Amino acid sequence: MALTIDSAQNIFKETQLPSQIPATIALFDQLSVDDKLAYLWYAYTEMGKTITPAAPGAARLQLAESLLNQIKQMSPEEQTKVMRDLANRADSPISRSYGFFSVNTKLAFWFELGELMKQGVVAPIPANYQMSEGVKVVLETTQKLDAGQQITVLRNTVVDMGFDTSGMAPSSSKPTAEPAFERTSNAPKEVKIDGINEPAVTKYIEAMNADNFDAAVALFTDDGALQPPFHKPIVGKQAIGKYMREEAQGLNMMPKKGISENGPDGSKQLKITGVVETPWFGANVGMNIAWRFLVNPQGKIFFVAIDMLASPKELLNLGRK
Ligand code: 45D
Repeated sequence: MALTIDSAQNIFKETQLPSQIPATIALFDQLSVDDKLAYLWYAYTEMGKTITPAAPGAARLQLAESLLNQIKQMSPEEQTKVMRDLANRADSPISRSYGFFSVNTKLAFWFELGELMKQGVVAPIPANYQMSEGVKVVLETTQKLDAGQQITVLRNTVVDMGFDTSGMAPSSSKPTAEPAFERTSNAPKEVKIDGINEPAVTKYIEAMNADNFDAAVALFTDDGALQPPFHKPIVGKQAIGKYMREEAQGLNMMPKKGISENGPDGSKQLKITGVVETPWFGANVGMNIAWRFLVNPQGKIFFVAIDMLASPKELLNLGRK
């Protein structure tokens, strides 16, 4: 029987628990636009008391520089309008340009805007702003999440902002290469996963920890797929490679333990849990995640899903119940 992505998505389904992350984002989505901006401001500055992201670096900020310069020239009212347009996904020139940014450039743009807001160069949250009950609820919900989940909520709200440009050709035909992310801490050299002895998996982690995306992609079948957290599967080597170069740079992957089951056709299903660090926060924030691999009889990766775990307890939840 041929492997299908639909059936691959369901491997180890029983170990999947509902995540608080989409639930928190659903609450955020219901807020008014000014409440959204206020929520992000409070969540980000509150988080900043314990963990702060690493500065994005000049090369990455350069990609956002022209927008940031335009915003700096504006009156405070115009600046507020730009932020509202972004949060509303309105169709405006700035909101469109933002829509074409990669995930990391979007984050760098807001990082810098946040700095400019702190310095008073860009309009802060209005002085007369009164925190609504809705914002309080979302903030309280956010406080109950662990740090890895909190930064995922912030990241995903930032990614969703701006005009939806999917399906639109970029205005400039020359694609800008993603600047390299400096690793905040060294990637683990040797990969040892309790209970797992599968070359495709070990080589995958080693390649990712070296930012060697060509080597990682070569481990997949031609019709293979990678499913990031809260995302639909990305299908085919070319699309997977593009995604990895944009979003997987500088990640430190520390798989800890896993289980492997043989399928009737000689394929294998593996579930591995462990911790991943983003270069934005380095070793300060560990994200508890699972990889669910489907490896074909020839030892190639047909499918891998990456899931955020509902709680650290899930690091141990490997088997069937
Ligand atoms: O609106 O095996 C202000 C894959 C004001 C690849 C603000 C992976 C108002 C394969 C506060 C200024 C990648 C899938 C906003 C593995 C306002 C694979 C600013 C997984 C917006 C393992 C807010 C990788 C700011 C994972 C500046 C799980 C917010 C990676 C900044 C996860 C937030 C990475 C930042 C995460 C968040 C990174 C910098 C969750 C970064 C999060």
